[in-house]
Amino acid sequence: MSNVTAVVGVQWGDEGKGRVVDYLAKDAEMVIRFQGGDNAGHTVINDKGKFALHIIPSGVFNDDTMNIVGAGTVVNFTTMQQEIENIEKVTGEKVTNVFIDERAHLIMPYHTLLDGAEESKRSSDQKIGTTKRGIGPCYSDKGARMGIRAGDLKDEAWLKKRIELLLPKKNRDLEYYGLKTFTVEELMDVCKAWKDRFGDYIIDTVPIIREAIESEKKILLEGQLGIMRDNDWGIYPYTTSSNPTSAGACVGAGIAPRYINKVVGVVKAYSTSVGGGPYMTELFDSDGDKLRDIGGEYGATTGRPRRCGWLDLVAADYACYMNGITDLALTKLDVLDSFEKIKVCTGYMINGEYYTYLPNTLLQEQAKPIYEEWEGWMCDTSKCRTWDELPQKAKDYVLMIEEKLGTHITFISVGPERDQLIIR
Ligand code: 2SA
Ligand code: MG
Repeated sequence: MSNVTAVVGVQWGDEGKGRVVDYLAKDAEMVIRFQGGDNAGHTVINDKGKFALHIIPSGVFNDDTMNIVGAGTVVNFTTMQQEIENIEKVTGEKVTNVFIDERAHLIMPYHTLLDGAEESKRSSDQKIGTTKRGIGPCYSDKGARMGIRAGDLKDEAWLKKRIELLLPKKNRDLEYYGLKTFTVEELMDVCKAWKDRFGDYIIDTVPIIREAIESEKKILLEGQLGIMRDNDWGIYPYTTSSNPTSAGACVGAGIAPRYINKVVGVVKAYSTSVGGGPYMTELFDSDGDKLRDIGGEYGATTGRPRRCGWLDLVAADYACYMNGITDLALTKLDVLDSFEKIKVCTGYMINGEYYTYLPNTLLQEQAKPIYEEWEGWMCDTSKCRTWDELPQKAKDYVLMIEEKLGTHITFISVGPERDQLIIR
């Protein structure tokens, strides 16, 4: 038997995965980020302070936890260094428990420049709303076998050959957008600095992860964003360039499906989306503004206001199925404390037809949400620490979600602090 839990987002991202992983990581041997890069914004509040993590796994605060930035990720070592320095400043402790698989791809300076330029050329209805962190261009190069991997930093001659091979094409792309081009020497200097700083932490994670699995040590797989931004199963083309689903966890961490014992889906008690694309339950009224204000719904990486709306159970049901969710963590229930009426979407009308399942992107653009309305509980839940302490109407809301999604809600968060969590 293995002891592996994947934690994934079942909405558009920003469900509160960081706080769930931070809690579960207390006795975890290993936390592995399996996809994405520093586009993520995982907010973690614990006894060491408040942190917005981007590429660093949320197990970093537990000294005994080995944190792995897995093979399926894309890494910008410059921003990783800044992130680590920030954590060290706040905690006053050196970060020595974060390792990078040698197969992870490197976000090079040209990737970030190209991400911004490509996004600026898209018409308003085509905008993806990327974080401009170079994620898409880096994964594109990976797919085209034009990428540079973390392990390449360790072999200077090989690295130089790789850069010489790909740079003429990259410079043509940069010139097309009127951007600064690079020389081989410039990029070699950047890579040398990265190797000097991170060389000792770039490792082959396979034997270590295998040993942990075979000796039944607790491993957490930390997803970023949510299924609706999945490149295959989300709202393409308004997606990120990787797979934030449990299947993506297998590929990106190098862990076969049979070793994953639990998949915890994190779902916010309402919903948010940051970036472009369809979002059926989006609110444009004072309720939307109220959710944003109370929930503090601003991008943890870019600071952008997030789009806010009611919980979409049709999309969440799709997410539970696609991820094989075994347990749900319902977050930010307290944000709904002062809403007299709370709505949940249970179907869509699309071109005169009633849908109870999530169709593909183009039909989502046409979808009008059908809501059920629930009475709010109108009292403070943030101090509740047990299921019994929750007001009955809040319990009813939770039980309704559980029933509609056919999945047990094991965790309920009523605030960002570590202890503001109810375990059922
Ligand atoms: P990218 O940068 O290529 O991955 O963008 C592609 C789409 O994915 C969305 N995306 C996100 N959605 C939710 N949260 C994210 N992280 C930050 C946060 C975002 C921020 O925690 O708030 O600070 O703005 C994130 N990162 C990417 C993105 O909006 C695009 O639609
Ligand atoms: Mg986030």
